[in-house]
Amino acid sequence: MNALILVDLQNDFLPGGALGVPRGNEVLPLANRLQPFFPLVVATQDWHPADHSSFASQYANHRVGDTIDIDGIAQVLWPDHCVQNSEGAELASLLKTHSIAKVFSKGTDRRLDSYSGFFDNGGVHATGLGDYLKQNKVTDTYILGLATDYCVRATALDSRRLGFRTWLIEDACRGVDLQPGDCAAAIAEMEHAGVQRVTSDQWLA
Ligand code: VGL
Ligand code: ZN
Repeated sequence: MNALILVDLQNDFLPGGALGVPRGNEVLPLANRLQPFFPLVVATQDWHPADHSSFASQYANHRVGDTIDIDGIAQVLWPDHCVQNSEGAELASLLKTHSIAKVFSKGTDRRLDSYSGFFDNGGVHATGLGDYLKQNKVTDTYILGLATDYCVRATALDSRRLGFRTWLIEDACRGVDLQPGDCAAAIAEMEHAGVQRVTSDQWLA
């Protein structure tokens, strides 16, 4: 049983958004085209309180792009983004949403960030996505979305860790590349962990 996981296809991650991923909009038509071919489609949604600890605005002496230590976990600081109930946090308006069976929100605890759609960055709290997929007899997850080097990477690695055969739909992802090469490194790391790379055309063929 295959499931498609749409990672963080939200207004704030599109060009012009608070944390716009370059060319992030280009994945939306692919997400729409692929959905009808999956018996189960789920989405993740970054969903932060306004005072989230990943926001640079919370620190007088730090700025966007700095990495700080929060309770022993390295945390990159971001612009305020995906604040709960804001327009920026909504799923992208061009995304077809009628086939999405369930949306899993993450990053809701102000003290902890959560790149993965499965667990927070400390690996402590589950979002319920893993149990949901297992209850639905999912064996294979197909992952696309934003951003390759953060939430897509973390979601794919956790999917592997939970034992799902895991596929990265590579042309349907875009990344931040805070440092040039971050996306390439993330893809290599996913591949090393057993994530299989596929393009939307290969899959649709
Ligand atoms: C993401 C940075 C901060 C992502 C979420 O969706 O990849 N990146 N929050
Ligand atoms: Zn976030």
